Amino acid sequence: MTLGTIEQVRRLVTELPGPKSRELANRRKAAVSRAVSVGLELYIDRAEGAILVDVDGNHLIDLGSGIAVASVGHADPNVVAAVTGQVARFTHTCFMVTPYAGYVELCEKLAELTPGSHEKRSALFNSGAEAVENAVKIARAHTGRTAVIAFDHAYHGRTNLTMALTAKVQPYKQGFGPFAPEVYRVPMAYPYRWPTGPENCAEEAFAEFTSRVHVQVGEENVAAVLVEPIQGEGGFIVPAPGFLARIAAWCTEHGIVFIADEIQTGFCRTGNWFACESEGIVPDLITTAKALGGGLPVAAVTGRAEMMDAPVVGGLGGTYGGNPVSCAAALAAIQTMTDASLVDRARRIGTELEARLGQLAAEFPQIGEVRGRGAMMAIEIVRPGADKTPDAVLAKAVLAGCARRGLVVLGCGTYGNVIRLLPPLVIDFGLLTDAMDILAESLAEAVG
Ligand code: PLZ
Repeated sequence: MTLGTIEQVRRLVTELPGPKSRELANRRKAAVSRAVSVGLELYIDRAEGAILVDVDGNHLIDLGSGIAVASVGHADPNVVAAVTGQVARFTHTCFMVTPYAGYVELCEKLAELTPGSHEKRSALFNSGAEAVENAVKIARAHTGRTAVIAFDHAYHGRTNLTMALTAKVQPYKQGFGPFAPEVYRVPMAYPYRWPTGPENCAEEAFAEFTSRVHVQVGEENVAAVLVEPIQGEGGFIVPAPGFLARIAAWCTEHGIVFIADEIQTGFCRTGNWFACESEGIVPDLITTAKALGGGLPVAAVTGRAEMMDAPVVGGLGGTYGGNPVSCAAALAAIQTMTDASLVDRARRIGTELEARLGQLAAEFPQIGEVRGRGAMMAIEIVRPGADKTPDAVLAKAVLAGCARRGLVVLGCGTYGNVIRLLPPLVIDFGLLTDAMDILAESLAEAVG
């Protein structure tokens, strides 16, 4: 398949990384803080659909979508046209100074697309972390309480409050404390690693949750429970069925705000507009970012009108939040998601990936589990045997093999042993097959 100008095939014309990428890598080391690490030192020149073209002219398959951002594909024609048009009209006024229609339209769209038919409001920001911070501010203003409950394996960002909410210390929090107070952590219903087995997971994890919150925090002090409906950075952990619905109902019972962080799962990725839908959950507040902007930075908090209106007038905002160019991009991306039925495409991708990964799991005992939903699938790599010992070294070797062959795939997981697939939802199925062949080849090579 050929989209606009970049043919949707993998093609390597140099070894990887090529000479121009290697030169840029040297310049990076001299100019960029080493703390901002780079996964794959291939410098990108242009991109379209599911293909990245590097500065040496190599065509790479993108199964990472820039961490779940390019769901509508790179250089989606709707997004390009909307952004170009908006840049020429005006790029910035600050919505809080002199507003514009795009911001209002995007908030209307968010109200329409997010779960629940109640009255909703939104506020727009620049990054996922900023959206999460603001959701907590809103929940505190609404409840007059301070405590926030977050889960093991959670990832919510790198700002001070969101570092506190993120579970894993390395590399996200190392050396950066003290962290924001009033954050309490509880176990996640992680079926694969639940001590008494997946069949007991939802029930026991919920009992543990209610008991810990009651004893250690006190329900009457809790402003919000914050959770990713499928945990992203933590390892594509799908909570045991029923767990989240019970937490949401418990929140309602105690006047606690249930916040779904759909920054990675949102906007068609899991085969629904939002991952909460597959469990029939209606969150009070929902945070979105990533795919929302079609590649431009924009994030949102959307939720019940009475909660969103709880902070004082002027209490939320920022210079760039809901920038006009980002709003135009988001509206165009949403248009593409609707027109191209990306919800259905995500489901089809999920079916393909699950079948292929299932075959690989039957062949390789190092694949402990295949999990995920829709176009958000992963394999957890372990040492063969009953112990399920995470094997991050093998996972990294597989990723390196993929990279050498021109396939961009990402790792994740608390133990660094999960390989996650996040293809652009517009990916050509032939290209997806090519990508899965490469993954299989790289696995076979790494296992030896
Ligand atoms: N909530 C669920 O997945 C971002 C992080 C990459 P920002 N995930 C990618 C990295 O190492 O920094 C994320 C997420 C969920 C919040 C965030 C934060 O979103 O836009 O990166 O701030």
